[in-house]
Order: sequence, then structure tokens, then C-alpha cells
Amino acid sequence: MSEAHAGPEKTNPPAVGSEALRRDFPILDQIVNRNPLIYLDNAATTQKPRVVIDALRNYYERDNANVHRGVHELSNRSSAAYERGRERAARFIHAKRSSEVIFTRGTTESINLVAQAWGTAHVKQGDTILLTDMEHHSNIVPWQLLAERVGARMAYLPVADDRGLLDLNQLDQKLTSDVRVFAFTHVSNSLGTVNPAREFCRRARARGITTVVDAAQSIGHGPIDVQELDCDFLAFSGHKMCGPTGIGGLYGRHELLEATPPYQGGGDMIATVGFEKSTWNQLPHKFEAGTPNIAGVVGLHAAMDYLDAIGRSNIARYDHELGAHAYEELSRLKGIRLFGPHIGRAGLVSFLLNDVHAHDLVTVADQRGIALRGGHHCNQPLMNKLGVVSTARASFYFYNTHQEIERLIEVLREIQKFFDR
Ligand code: C6P
Repeated sequence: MSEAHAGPEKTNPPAVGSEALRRDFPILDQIVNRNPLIYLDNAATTQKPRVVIDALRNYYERDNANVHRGVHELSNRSSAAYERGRERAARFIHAKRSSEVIFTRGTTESINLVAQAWGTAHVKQGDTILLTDMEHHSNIVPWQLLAERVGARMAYLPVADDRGLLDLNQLDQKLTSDVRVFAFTHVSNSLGTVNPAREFCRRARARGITTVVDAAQSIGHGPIDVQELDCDFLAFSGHKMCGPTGIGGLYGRHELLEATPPYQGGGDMIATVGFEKSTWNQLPHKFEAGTPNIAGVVGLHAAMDYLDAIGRSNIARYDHELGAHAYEELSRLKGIRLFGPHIGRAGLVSFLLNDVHAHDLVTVADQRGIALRGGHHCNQPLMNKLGVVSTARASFYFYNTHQEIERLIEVLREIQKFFDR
């Protein structure tokens, strides 16, 4: 397998937000609606650097074959690349063993895997499934399906105040003896809240409660260490961290994965198959039925190398800087309603401007070449609680610049004037 990735050995990576770094992302250099593209929809999906695009192309041009099946050269290369990707992912999140990383289609599938496979075996009638008010639908609906199936109860840790923070004191009251699992988002995709995941896990573990961290919005934005977090499961998506779509992962503690029955049946996940009964392959293959997204893993490997070359602490620092800058500038606009914490926020801002509908605002911004997202952001229960149907959202990544934020503010002023008439 060709080593096409720009690995951590890259000695002089371009600085976050620099022109040189932006040149790594071919898509950014284009005109949209007669304006230079300003891509501020990174919480939905991030753009891909050339090394990721090249890794995909190289794989398909030179190594493509199925994994774990053939004994021919290409299959050996593909299998090796796929398993190298797993080892890389384990290092990326600091898992103890690579067999604790299961490749999935992304966060949504990872949480469904836990809820269906682990949940069905371990959550019983009368048990409680604890979530928070700020969960994405992907971290609500799979649990509701489980609750319905086994007769469990749903409970939610409330957002305490208008700053969009969860209350640690209330958490202790909610972690009652009937709670079997506590699943929460690390970073809220609509409020920008960064939850104290380590403290959440510590309090849950002290009571023997299994934890599931939704890391969709944090995986590509800073260092993640599952041993330090001391979580039981952690779900992530490759496309939100410069990787391809359709690939992501689930980290699970070894003992828990061993004690979890298979999720889906099919090729590769079995040890033996008889007409009546089958036995299961060892970890991690027990959870990877059928031909996996091999190219996706190759691309994800290149993305992880790329992020580490930039430096995940640099990314985190810059992300917070952009988030704080945008929040400050936005808060100066008359008639703005901002959601989420004032300080310590992730690199995204959700807002409403006067009576302008979020979709109208986003449509006008698009006419100026600015990509925002408007809607409920798959957070309908939270939106209901906030008393809104939708918000506009600008979400940043390390290739965005402070000038882009200034341009966004300029356009928002224009929109305000237009709708004020
Ligand atoms: N949020 C957003 O625009 P998938 O689709 O499986 O890659 O990720 C789902 C998901 C789970 N949890 C959180 C906190 C998320 O933000 C997301 C995806 C996108 O905010 C699409 S709705």
C-alpha cells in the first residue's frame, strides 16, 4: 500500500487560518454566487484537504480489493491498509487496543450500534436511559427505540439557564440507581456548549453507570483521549474531521464490547456458520458485517495524519478564538438573539436576527457566497425548549479566517437593513 498521507512527520505544517493552509483545501478557492466562497457550515461537514483526496485516488488507482478475504497481493495491501487505519484511529483517540475501535458509517450508526446491541442485552424493563436536553436526534431516537422495545424510561439532564450549560448539581440528582446508561454530547452542535465530559464520566462511573460520548462535534476540533475521559463508548464521524463521508467509528471498552452481542449479521463477523447456529468472530470484526468502507478508512487515516500535523491543540485554540470573535461581533448587532454560552464556547454560533426567519437569512447569505446553516439542526427537543423553531448557525474550522467573520457581520448588517425596510 502506498504511503500517500502527509503524516505527522510533516515538519513545517502551515499555520491555522493561513493562506498556505487554505491552499491545502482545493474547494475553498472558488466563486459562489459571484462572491468568493466563505464556508461556515463546518459542523455539518468539513472540507477535505488534498492529502485526503489523493489518498482516496491512490487507493482506488493502485490497491483496491476486498479485505480479509483474498490471499492475492491487492487484497493483502487493502487488508493491511484497513487495519493500519484502525491502529491509527486507536492512537488518535488513545484507546488501549486497536480492537476497541469499530468502523461504522459515522456517529449515527455508532450510537445505533450501542443502543441496539449493547442496550438490548443490558437495559431492562424499568431501567432509565439518561440523556441531556441538548442531544442531536442521533443520540435520542436510537435510545427511544430501545426504551420502547424493552420498556425502559427516558430521562433528560436539563439545560440549566439561557447560557446553554448543563448543571452538574442536577446531574447527581439524575444519576439514580435505575439509570443504566448516560449518553451525552461532548460539544453541542447548536449551542456550542463544551460539556465537561470527563467529569460526567467520573460521576457516572462512581455509580456503575455506562457512559456514551457523542464526539461528532469534538473529534476533529481538539485532542481526544478516551482513557483520560474514562468513557465506556465514544462515537465519531470521519466527515467532520477532514475525512470522507460514510466512515466513522465507535470506541468501546474491551470488556463491554466482549459482553455485547453482534449488531448486524453477515460476512466477516462470524467464526463459523452452520445451518442452525453460528459463532462470532473476535473483536473488532464481530461488529463489522459485510464489506467495509475500505477507501473511507484510508481517507480517514490521511485525515488523522493531517490533523495531527497541524496540531490538535492549535486547532482547538484557534476554534475557540474564532467562536469568541464571532460571538463578540454578533452580540453588537441590534436585535440579535444569541444561543449558548458567553465564554468557553466551541467554534460555532447560533443566532436569530430581529424577526428574520433563519432560512431567509441563510438564503441571502448564500447569495453573498457565505454558506451557513438554518434550521433545527436535528435538535428539535432543544429548539422547543428554547421556544424557537430554528436558528441560523455559523460554524468554523481551522481554515476559516477572522476576515471571513468580519465579512459575515457586514452581510448580516445588510440583511438587517433590508428586512427593516
Ligand atoms: N450534526 C449538523 O449540521 P452523522 O450524521 O452520523 O455524521 O452525525 C450525527 C451527529 C451526531 N451528533 C452531533 C452532536 C451532531 O452534530 C451530528 C451531526 C450535523 O449539526 C448534521 S445534522
